[in-house]
Amino acid sequence: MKKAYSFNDYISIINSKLDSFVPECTYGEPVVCDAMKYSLSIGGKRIRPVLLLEFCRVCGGEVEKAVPFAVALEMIHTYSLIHDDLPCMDNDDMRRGKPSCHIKYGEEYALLAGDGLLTRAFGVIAQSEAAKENPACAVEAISVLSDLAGVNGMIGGQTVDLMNEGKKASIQTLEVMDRLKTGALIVSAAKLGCLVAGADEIKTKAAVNFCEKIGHAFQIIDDILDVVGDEKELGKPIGSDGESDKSTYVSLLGLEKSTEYANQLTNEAIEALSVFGDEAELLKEIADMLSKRKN
Ligand code: GRG
Repeated sequence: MKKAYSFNDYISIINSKLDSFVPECTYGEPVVCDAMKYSLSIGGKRIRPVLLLEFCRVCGGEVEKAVPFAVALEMIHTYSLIHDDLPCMDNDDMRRGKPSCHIKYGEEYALLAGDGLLTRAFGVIAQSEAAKENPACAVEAISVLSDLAGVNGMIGGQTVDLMNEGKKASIQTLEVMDRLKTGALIVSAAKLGCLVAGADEIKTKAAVNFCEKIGHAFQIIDDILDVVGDEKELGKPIGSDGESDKSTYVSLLGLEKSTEYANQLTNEAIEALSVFGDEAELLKEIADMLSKRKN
C-alpha cells in the first residue's frame, strides 16, 4: 500500500496546485483568469478532491497521478458555486466568507469565470501525465465527470431545485434533487479516484456506496446548518431556505429526525468501508468530521 497522507497533507497538495492549472491569459485582459483564481483560492473544505486522492491511495494508486483529476473536480465544484451565487440563481453576496465572484468581478465576468473553470477542468484531465500514460483512463474519467456534472447529474439536480421553488416538495423529490445536485459530484470523487488507481469492481462499488451515503448526509446537514448554523463559521447567511419557502429535510422531517437521518447515513457509509480494512481510517474520520461539520 502507498504511503498514508493526512487530511491536511491532501489540502496542502491541492491548494498548492490549484492556481497553476488556471491558464495564463494570452490576450492582455486577465479579468476572467483572475476571477477563476479568486474563487478557487478563497477557501472551501476541499472535500471532493481529498476524497478522490484518498480513494486513489486506498485502492493502491499513485496520489501524484490523481492530482490533476482532483483539481478538475474542485474546478467543477467551484464553477457550480459561482453560478449558484449569481442573481439569476440564489443571488448570494457571500461565498466561503468572502464576496461572491459576481460581487467582486461583476456578473458577466463571474458567469465567464464559471464557464472557464468548467471547460478548463476537462483540459486539465486530458493534458495530465496520467492521460499520456493511459489515455483510456482519461477518456473514461472525462466521460464520468461529464455525466455526473451534467443534465442527468448536478445540473439535473439544480433543475429539479428550480422547478420546485415555492412548492412543497415531497421527501422523494428532495432525495432525487439532492442525489443529483449534491451527491453526483461527491460520487465522482469515488469513481475518479478508483479509476486512476485501476481499482476492481468490489472496491469501486464500496467507494461509490460510501460517497452516496455521505453525499446524502452532507445535504441533510446543509439544511440543518441553514437553520441552526453560525453565519460567521458558515461564511454565508443562514435562513435562506426558510425565507424562500423551500422544502428541506428540516422543514419536512424536523430538526431531530433530520439529525438522526444524517447520523444513520454516516454510520451506513462507514460500514461500506469494510472492504478497505485498516486503510480506511482517514475515510472514516472524514465521514465523522462531515457529520459534525459547522461549515
Ligand atoms: C451549476 C448553477 C449551478 C448549480 C449546480 C451544486 C450546485 C448546483 C449549486 C451549489 C450550491 C449548493 C448549495 C449546492 C449543494 C451542495 C453544497 C452543499 C455545496 C457546498 O459544498 P461545500 O460545503 O463547499 O463542499 P466548500 O465551500 O466547502 O467547497
